[in-house]
Amino acid sequence: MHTVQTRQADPALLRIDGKRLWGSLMELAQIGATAKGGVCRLALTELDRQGRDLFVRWAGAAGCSVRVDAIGNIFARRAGADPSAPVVMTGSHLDTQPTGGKFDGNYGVLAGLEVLRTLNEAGIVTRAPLELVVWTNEEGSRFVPVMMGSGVYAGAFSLEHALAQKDHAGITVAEALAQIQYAGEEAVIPHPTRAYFEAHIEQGPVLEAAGRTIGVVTGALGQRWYDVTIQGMEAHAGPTPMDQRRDALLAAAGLIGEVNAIALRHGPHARATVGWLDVFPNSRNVIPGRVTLTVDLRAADDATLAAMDAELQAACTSLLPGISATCQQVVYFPPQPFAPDLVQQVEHSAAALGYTSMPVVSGAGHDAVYVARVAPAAMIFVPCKDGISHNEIESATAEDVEAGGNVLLHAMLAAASQ
Ligand code: HGY
Ligand code: MN
Ligand code: MN
Repeated sequence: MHTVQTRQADPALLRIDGKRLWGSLMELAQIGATAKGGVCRLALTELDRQGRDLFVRWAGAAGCSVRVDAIGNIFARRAGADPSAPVVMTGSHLDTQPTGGKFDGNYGVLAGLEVLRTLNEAGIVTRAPLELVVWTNEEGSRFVPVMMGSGVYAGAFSLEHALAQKDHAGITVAEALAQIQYAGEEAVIPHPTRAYFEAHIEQGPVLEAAGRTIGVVTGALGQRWYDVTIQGMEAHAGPTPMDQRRDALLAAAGLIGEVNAIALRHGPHARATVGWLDVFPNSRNVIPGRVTLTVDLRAADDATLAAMDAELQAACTSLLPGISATCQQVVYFPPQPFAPDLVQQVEHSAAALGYTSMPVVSGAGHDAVYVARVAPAAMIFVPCKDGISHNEIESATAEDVEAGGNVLLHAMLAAASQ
């Protein structure tokens, strides 16, 4: 008990309970667990509902009041000494990729919960209220746009636009939200926020290669996402001479090569990916008449991203004779720098706790990217094994998970006491 007393005497000595955080991560990972040790919990599915319900139970048990807004964002609020003070916020997402892991998004939510549990145990009431948020559909896998809940919250696109989006089965976001009973009453309006911190695994190889524990995230790459439709004509694979075909899949193969070449032409921080592809009629002895595919472009500066966009659009106008294509942009956000004073706070908290750290730019998008439009925001990265994520083998160490949680605790305490 002496330790607890000492911790109560000096918040600087406060530490999260790493075992409890790890245990919660492993318990949550059971919801949507896959045979290979990953998690498949797609946005607004029954499994997402189960994950959300577990979070709401845990947040309630931690003494939070819980609200849900009209796009399904969940806000768990811990009262502060000054209820009128702008909140200090943290959070992330519970939805995963189809081949997701235990940590992407889930770590940020549960690290935030562990901060609240730790403060409860220490009997510490911060001046500012604290808020822990679960943002809806961060992954953009089932429904586009990506980072949907935080995007509506930040005004990047309208609630109506988001609610009308359909998955490949034609189900709208509005229908899916109602189905899992997370279509909240609350309007999706940003409220006064002193600081937003998000803990996340890096999802790349930089921290592990450098042997650093904490990533002080200075910002995130800009992104443009597209839906591309390539139109040829179905015909018989046998009688149709090679020079009389309008083969949409052959045209798609050329475009996929060019998408990769666009990123290679634009230097070390440019990224380009074709992640989804559908062939029609997808029959082995029919020349494909139509191919739909997705393109994901990313860059560290907006001018490069615009140049990549122009090259992609140009490539789509000149595929093959007899082939036409449409290239519709469905996501755009510029590179997002984070708030310098909060970035400095993360670096300072890591140093005060004795953790090694280094500045990093996030190649992944995160809810913090949109929240940064309406509040000062920063992120805390921890390494993941071999830099692998969006893969069922995604892994992190208990030590690093705990370290990130301690940096989150102290960064939030610093912001909440100001
Ligand atoms: O695509 C991303 O960067 C994130 O995982 N939604
Ligand atoms: Mn994520
Ligand atoms: Mn992700």
